[in-house]
Amino acid sequence: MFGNTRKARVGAFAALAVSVALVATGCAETGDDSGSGDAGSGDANYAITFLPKNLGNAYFDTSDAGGADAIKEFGGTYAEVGPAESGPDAQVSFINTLTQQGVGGIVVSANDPQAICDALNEARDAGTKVVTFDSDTNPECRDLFINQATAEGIAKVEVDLIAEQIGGAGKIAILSSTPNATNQNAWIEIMKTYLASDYPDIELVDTVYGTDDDQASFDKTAALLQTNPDLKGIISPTTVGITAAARYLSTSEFKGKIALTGLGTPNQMRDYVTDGTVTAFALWNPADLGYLAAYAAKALIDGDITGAEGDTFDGGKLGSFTVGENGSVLLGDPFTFDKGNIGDFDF
Ligand code: RAM
Repeated sequence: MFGNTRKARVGAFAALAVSVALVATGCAETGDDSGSGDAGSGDANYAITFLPKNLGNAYFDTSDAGGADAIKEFGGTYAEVGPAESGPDAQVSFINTLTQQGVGGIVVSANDPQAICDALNEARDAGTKVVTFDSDTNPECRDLFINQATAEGIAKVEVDLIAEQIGGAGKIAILSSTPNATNQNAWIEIMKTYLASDYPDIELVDTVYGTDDDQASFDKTAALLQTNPDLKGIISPTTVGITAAARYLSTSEFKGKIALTGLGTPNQMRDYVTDGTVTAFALWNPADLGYLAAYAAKALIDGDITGAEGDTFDGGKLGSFTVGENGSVLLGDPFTFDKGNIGDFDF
């Protein structure tokens, strides 16, 4: 489907290995400095605001910096706003403000598939284009979803990694983000099915939620190990969760004994891979994800696409992309990091 653009995307991931500039968390703007309203060339309103699940998460710092790069390339105005904590409707007030400001596009990772829908649809009624990325809403609340990798691919890589690390048998638990997160919940459902079909000797005994909060995730890890003394491994499909769990394990008696894998950023996981707490984990390129989401917003704002299946748009340095089923666009495949390659990445 993306045959001729595949090379460009892989190339961009490799280039990222050289350097990624992280921007400070908070409200940042680049490009045209007119704030909200019309920006960029001609009449197009390229004021595009990123709204992550919450601020203070290195993953979103990187994804949104990718968005800022893209917006700078096409001469728009980048901004980032977001809640401190990832509650289901914590993003509503931010969306309402952006609607009042008349931004051209909102790029949002949803904490809940439905809770922000009314606010997003009001924004759309007022002319704002809505792109979800990373974690989707229900499809009727946005124009496009930029998906990092297929949910099947993400679930499979994590289950295969834990299976390999615990020798294919034993009790495992999942440390997730928030209970309502669209992305984690979709991955967990598929993990359960895949475990049942391919790893009958692995038993998923518990799923707990660290709410993408570092301390809460750390505490949930401690509680999991106390409640399940015969646990062999933990999958944490969140960069916040896996980092907190690794920190807990690294100074505990469980270091090197309890397997930990999931989705993490190389910079946050580097020390734990080096010290033997973690063997391997996965992710995609968050900067590319944000970059592509920004270009998707541009294509919608320009009226080049409506988000219909088969629409094709320009993804800047990543090449051209085609909208698939349910208005979703696929970035690529998940990638596995281990001690052999983690040194090649800086994000
Ligand atoms: C956390 C967030 C995000 C997820 C990554 C893997 O940063 O929950 O939504 O995609 O982990």
